[in-house]
Amino acid sequence: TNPLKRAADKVADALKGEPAGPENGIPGKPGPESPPVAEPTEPHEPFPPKPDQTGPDTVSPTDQPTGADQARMAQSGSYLTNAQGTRLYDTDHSLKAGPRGPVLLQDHHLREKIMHFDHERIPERVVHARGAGAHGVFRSYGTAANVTKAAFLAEDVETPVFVRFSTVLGSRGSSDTVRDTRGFATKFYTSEGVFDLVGNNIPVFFIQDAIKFPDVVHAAKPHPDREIPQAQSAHDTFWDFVTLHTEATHHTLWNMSDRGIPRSFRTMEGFGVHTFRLVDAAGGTTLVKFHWKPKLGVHSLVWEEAQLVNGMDPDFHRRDLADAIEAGAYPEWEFGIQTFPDTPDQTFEGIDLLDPTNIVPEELAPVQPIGLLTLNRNPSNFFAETEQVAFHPGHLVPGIDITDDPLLAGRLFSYLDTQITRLAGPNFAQIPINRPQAPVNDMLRDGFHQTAVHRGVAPYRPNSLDGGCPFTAGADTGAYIETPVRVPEATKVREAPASFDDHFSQPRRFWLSMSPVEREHIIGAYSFELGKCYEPAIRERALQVLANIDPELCAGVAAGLGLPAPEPTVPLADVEPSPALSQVGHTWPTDGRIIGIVTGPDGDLDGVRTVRQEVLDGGMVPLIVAPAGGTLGEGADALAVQRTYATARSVEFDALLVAGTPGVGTDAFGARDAKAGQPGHQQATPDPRVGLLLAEAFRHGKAIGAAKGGEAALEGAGIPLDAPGVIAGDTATTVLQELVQLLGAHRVWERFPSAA
Ligand code: HDD
Repeated sequence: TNPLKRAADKVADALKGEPAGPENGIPGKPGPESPPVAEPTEPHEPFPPKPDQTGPDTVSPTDQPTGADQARMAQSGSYLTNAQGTRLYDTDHSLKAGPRGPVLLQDHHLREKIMHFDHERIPERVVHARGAGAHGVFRSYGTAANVTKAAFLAEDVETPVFVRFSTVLGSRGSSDTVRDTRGFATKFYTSEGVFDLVGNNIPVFFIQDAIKFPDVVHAAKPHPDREIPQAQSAHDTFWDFVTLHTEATHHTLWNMSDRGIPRSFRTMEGFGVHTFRLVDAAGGTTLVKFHWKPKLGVHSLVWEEAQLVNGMDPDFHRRDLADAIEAGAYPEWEFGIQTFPDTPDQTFEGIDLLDPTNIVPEELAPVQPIGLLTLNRNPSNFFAETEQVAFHPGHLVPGIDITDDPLLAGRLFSYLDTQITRLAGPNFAQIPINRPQAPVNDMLRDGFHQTAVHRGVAPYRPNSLDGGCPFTAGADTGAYIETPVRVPEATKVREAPASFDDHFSQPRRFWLSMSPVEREHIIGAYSFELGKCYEPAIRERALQVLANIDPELCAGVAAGLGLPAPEPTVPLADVEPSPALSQVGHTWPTDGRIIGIVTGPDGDLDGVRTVRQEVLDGGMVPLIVAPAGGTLGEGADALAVQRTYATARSVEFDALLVAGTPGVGTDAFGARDAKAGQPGHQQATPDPRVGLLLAEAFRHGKAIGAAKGGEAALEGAGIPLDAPGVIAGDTATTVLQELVQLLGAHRVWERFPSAA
């Protein structure tokens, strides 16, 4: 009857029933029929190929292992044991010479337990240390099959994936909603080996050559003396670097825009950044840029929300991702490509495709959808999966190749190298989350953390002792063959091409593509960050950079800093805006959006009951906010309260609906009212926390509705009932319908001052 014992018996049964052997899906173990592997002493002909040559097991957690695999990969048995499997009777007391006597050195359990604990931490990633991951599936539409022979991009192929989202600058324990770039790294476990797309939510990068990566990261990380600030770019060394290296201007402008503070990982775009080269079955090549388009649309926080969330819930993005998946609201992105002819100069419409500080506007090269990514399973162990996953832009499959982007070249070295320190040795591809789901026979042997029991005697080629195995493949048997592109005849130099010198026309296009409210946010962000810089020279240099993008931007930030706005030192670029870059003016599905229903014991409980169900039916999440926890109403119809006035904060909600008179919980001075929450109890002064909730939501451009007397609470919070995005109605149901319309635009943009 003991559930642990039952689980243990189940595993034992599975183990018993499962004859080992590759033919039974347990690769790497000799089956009962396999011939014994003899050490060859004398050469003899012919050498039969050996069936057990496969290297590390091809099992990663995305396989949903069962039976023997499950037992091997995790803990088994219901008794506590030491690491050697010996059962223990006590793990709370050290072995002592009497209860009050000294602890004995002979206590192996004590030493083993403490030894292991002492080494539980591994170095965090040198960048992108904080992240959250999820498993999923990628289904290809087949629309890229004319430009690439990659098997996973053929029609209707399903490929397991693992995605890790991250911030760049902060430590593992920092906050989610800081202003920063977000990583968007995807591991495709394809039938032809692993393909990693290690991208960001911003389509351009700070630098054009990887040799500057240590410099930009040193500048952006906390100051070396006091190690502050954490997870921020709002400090002198960052702005010193990005104003001296003006190639960083475009990426920095994206960071200062709303893209730097996403609402959720689920509402971020993703970009491969570099130009890649696709290869079709006939050897034809096409240059491409990769895009991820979120089904829920691109949506960001406003800066005050981001700051509040850092205190309220530092795990905001991580929680949102895990909750959505657990609730079955699987996040989805469409995978897309922009394609460009593979011309010798590798430019498109005058844009250098090898310069990673450039985008190609979607209006010039539309993003063509080629597949759908669905994240549908949370990791079962953060360390094993999210922490130990190792991405690498050099993990490519046939049909996808690199270009000569000098930033990409350095990455091809860095990601392999960094794992040696982070995952402590060269065998990280054997860690379950990193294992390919294609057969591996790599001749790589030994080293720290070797877990494969390789067989055969000849891990070299050619050999005669292992029957010549492993064999090399050819183009017709799926070999990865580097595209034979011509390299220009040249002289060795440490130089960038002249086309890399234009640092302002692309940022100017971004600025001109923004709506007034997005521009207002950008000016606010620069004013905040530069306002945190102590060195006057850095602030002045930053204004000069902004002047070279646009005078309005420069003047706005200069006013915020109390400095004169300089004149541009370069002619302002004559560029067309790209409307696709703006987040304003589109409408999106409202799935998974959170509606706070503010009420109290004397509120409109019938209305709340109905509207709650309507929110659920619409695929959104209703959270009832009341003065105290527990339930509202009586009997079977009682409504559970999800948030109290003490635990609710505006940042959590996408819209608020006040249904009836909200209850009161404190007196005018914020002291608790002893009778608060009791039916029939009225207090003249509205609860200040409801006022704060409504006022913040109003300030952050959220849709707000009131029905059946809820209007008084809005007025109490100073919210005019005729303001944009404020809905007053007779019933909660009619108000909800209008709120949902507003939610499709993400925010009530008219409420921001720039719209006035
Ligand atoms: Fe990088 C991690 C994205 C340039 C060196 N990078 C890392 C991650 C992402 C990116 C998403 C986190 C992967 C994960 O979740 O484990 N990095 C980018 C993008 C870049 C870029 C989109 C430019 C287009 N990176 C870049 C350069 C270098 C690195 C130029 C070094 C020369 N990046 C690393 C690294 C990391 C890393 C040090 C840290 C941990 C890791 O690789 O596995 O090697």
